[in-house]
Amino acid sequence: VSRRQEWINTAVDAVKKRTAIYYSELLTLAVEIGEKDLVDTIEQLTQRLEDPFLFVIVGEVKSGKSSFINALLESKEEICPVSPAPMTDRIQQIVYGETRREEDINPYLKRVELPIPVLKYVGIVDTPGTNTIIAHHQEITERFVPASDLIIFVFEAKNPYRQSAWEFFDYIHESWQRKLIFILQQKDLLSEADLEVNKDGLIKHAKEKGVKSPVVFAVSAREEQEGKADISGFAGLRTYIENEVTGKKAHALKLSNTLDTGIQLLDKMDQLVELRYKQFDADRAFRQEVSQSLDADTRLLDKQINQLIENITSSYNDVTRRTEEELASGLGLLKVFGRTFRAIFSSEQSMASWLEQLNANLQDRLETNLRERLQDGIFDISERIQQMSRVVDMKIQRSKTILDPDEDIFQDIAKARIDLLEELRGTFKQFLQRPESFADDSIEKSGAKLAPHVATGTGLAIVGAMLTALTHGVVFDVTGGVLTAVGLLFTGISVGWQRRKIVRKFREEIGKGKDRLAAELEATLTGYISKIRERIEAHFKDFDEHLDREQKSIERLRRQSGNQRELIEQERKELKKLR
Ligand SMILES: Nc1nc2c(ncn2[C@@H]2O[C@H](COP(=O)(O)OP(=O)(O)O)[C@@H](O)[C@H]2O)c(=O)[nH]1
Ligand SMILES: [Mg+2]
Repeated sequence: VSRRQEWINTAVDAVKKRTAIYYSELLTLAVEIGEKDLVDTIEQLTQRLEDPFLFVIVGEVKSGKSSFINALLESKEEICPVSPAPMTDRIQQIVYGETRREEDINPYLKRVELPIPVLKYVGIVDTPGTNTIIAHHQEITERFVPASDLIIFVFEAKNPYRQSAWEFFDYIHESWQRKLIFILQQKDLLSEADLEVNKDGLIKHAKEKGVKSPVVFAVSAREEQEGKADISGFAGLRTYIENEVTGKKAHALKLSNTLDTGIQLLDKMDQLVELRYKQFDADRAFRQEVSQSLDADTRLLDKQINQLIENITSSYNDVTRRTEEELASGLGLLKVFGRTFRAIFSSEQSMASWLEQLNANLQDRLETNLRERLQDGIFDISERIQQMSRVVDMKIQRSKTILDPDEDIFQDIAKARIDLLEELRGTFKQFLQRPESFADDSIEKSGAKLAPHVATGTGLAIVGAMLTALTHGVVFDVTGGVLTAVGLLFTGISVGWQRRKIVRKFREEIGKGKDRLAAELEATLTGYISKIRERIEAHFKDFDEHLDREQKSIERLRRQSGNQRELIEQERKELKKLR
């Protein structure tokens, strides 16, 4: 691993820098989504992006691991202490540092920082020996093996069958499929022939253990450090490492993996955003259902109002036609019998009282007939309004929760949503119970007295009484006006009046009254209903705002994720060109 080697190709390095930026964007997304595992994974991967390569060296005590490291890194200084007696009694993590510094991480692990440039690119984990650290396998495995770029098994060239080394091999090979090589160290102590035999033996053994094509290098740290580079065996090893592990190609491969992982992370995050969308979609559907159900009820109510008006006006017609007939026939008699009529009534005073009686009868009939008719129609309308309110209540109570507020994912949103719904449920229940929710201000303002049960009734129960008060108000207002006008007409009649003219005037007043009756009933009833509907809809103000915000947030999240995906895909293509 030459220091002169261009470790990181500038182009690849640029990709790496950009990849770091993509990952910081992924992290922002993951933090917003709130899934902890995802955040951790992205943080670790970002870290790894900046980390140097990591080699983990394992093998028995005195197999020559420390000497191997010193030779491999071409350091003039001794990076790892070498001794005939086992020197390394604990795991050493050797990393780059501005000055030499040692730190005990725990009883089994020491961190050594050395100002040796090559360590900027390769971090080394030197282990004491598989025969002494069995108890601490876990430390090495969990801390370093998953993050390692290369695991180097060092054997004494004389004996590559040491049991503890192979036990450790078994231990890590099963669960962590890392790149690994085998080193036969101290080859200077063996003849070429013996070395070949042991090399073949090692390859065979490794294959039996499930390594498809074992990579074995025979080296001598001693020869390398004595300057015998041509025979030390390190040249071939370095070439291999450069090509397969640390070189431009390997570096690009590693980055490409990181980018692939980025896409997978985006897939995962998109799924979570989709979950939030599903919740939004369900909420929006629920909200639309409420509106649609209100619309449907409003249409039905319109029909019912029309029906009521039709009934009332036809009843009004019947009653007034009868009076008109009486008026016409009474006046007819007057015409036919002339004086006789006058004799019948004996004076104009008597005619006036006859007309007065006629008007009084009209009033009686209108009151009884219209009241009856009103009562039927109001009953239906009142039922429908109550039904309309209850359906909304039912829909609110039944709205579906997809984003679980007890889970990490979008927890703030899920909680805010639940709070909003609870609030809506609570206030709507109260709304249904409060009489003022269904009261009409105009009734109080006009000072008209409500029937006694209205004052004590609660919520929905007062709808019927409200409608009664409102419609009766209209009917008596209008009929009162008609009766006054007819009364005035009657008082103005003198004996000389034409019968036809009187009946026409009467009919005119009656017609005006009928139009007013229809118009005012309609205005009053639709006015009341739209007021109730507005009050119902007003409860959804916060929820509607929430839906608006959700739509915007989800669109933004999708856009951000889509942008990142596009950038990463593009980078993958760039990287393919470099490889
Ligand atoms: N002949 C020979 N001896 C070596 C070589 N490498 C290491 N040794 C010796 O083997 C012993 C153990 O070496 P060391 O690197 O400390 O082994 P470790 O315990 O595996 O780290 C020391 O006495 C070294 O001098 C080598 O290539 N040739
Ligand atoms: Mg050692």
